[in-house]
Amino acid sequence: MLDIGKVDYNEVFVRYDIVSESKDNPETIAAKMLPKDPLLKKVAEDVLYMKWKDVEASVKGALAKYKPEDVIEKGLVKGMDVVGDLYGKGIYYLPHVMLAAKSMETGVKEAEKKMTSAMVTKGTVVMHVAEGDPHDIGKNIAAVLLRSSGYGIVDMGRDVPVDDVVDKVVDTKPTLVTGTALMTTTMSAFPRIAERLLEKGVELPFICAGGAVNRAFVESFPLGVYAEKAIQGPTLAGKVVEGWDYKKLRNKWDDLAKGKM
Ligand code: B12
Repeated sequence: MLDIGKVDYNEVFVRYDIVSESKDNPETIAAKMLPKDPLLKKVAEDVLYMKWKDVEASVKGALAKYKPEDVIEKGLVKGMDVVGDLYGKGIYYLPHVMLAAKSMETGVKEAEKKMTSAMVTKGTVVMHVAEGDPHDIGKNIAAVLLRSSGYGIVDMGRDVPVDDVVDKVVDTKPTLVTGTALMTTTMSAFPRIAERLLEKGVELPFICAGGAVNRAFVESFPLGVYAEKAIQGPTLAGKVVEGWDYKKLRNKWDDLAKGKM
């Protein structure tokens, strides 16, 4: 029989998440990852601490000093990076992530108001999030930046079937097509899209992005050009308008990414 007098309750009633909480918590991780500038830090904190009612005001505050693109990339996205880290460590749960995403979307909408929407249409971009994938925050940011740089956007939304993307590209004949995948289970849609486009005789750069993919994966199938950050969208699109094909974009990728061109 179990001798309860000898049981070490510290060994029995230890929740795994309490153990991780004791090593790290939102504040210690935030101290390492958040921007130092107080205005951008407040923006990032409103995402991190899910303050969707405050984020509009803090974005407005940061816009007084920074460009909307910087408020998004150096404030809102940094806050979401910390959320991702906390979720990965089991400190944040799905409801935290959903509320942080709500704050992020509110903040992006506020920053977008400050962007000049170019009247000239330089070209059309078909954008989508991979089949089975609900993560559309990065795609939405990239759409805002491309739109404000003068591109007409055909936004197909998230969880878009492979065939729908191919049909849309065939119908609209855009300047380029983009895909975002944040899940390892969804990224395989990209080579299938590229293959079907080529079968239909359509050759155009296919910009692929999102945490699930990297440059090596994207360059392993034809048409694929990797993008790491939303801010690279207008640069890559600009080169396509100049006549660059996907092979030239890949060859010059390092210079493009470093902002040398
Ligand atoms: C927010 C979030 C959610 C939100 C999404 C809300 C939304 N509307 O997007 C919600 C709560 C819905 C969610 C749900 C789930 N999630 Co989630 N989620 C995240 C989280 C925390 C952040 C993602 C994010 O928005 N990042 C910020 C944006 C800005 O980054 P981004 O999209 O990558 O975009 C950047 C670049 O990639 C680039 N970019 C993106 N697109 C484009 C396009 C162009 C043209 C260009 C140029 C650039 C570009 O620019 C941006 C930066 O500048 C990540 C963790 C992480 N570390 O990423 C997990 C994460 C992606 N989720 C994950 C999982 C598992 C899920 C769930 C399956 C969880 C569950 N058990 O149910 C569900 C999905 C269920 C389903 N199938 O429907 C995993 C995926 C793991 C994997 N390897 O497959 C992650 C990595 C968390 C983890 N560590 O486990 N999630």
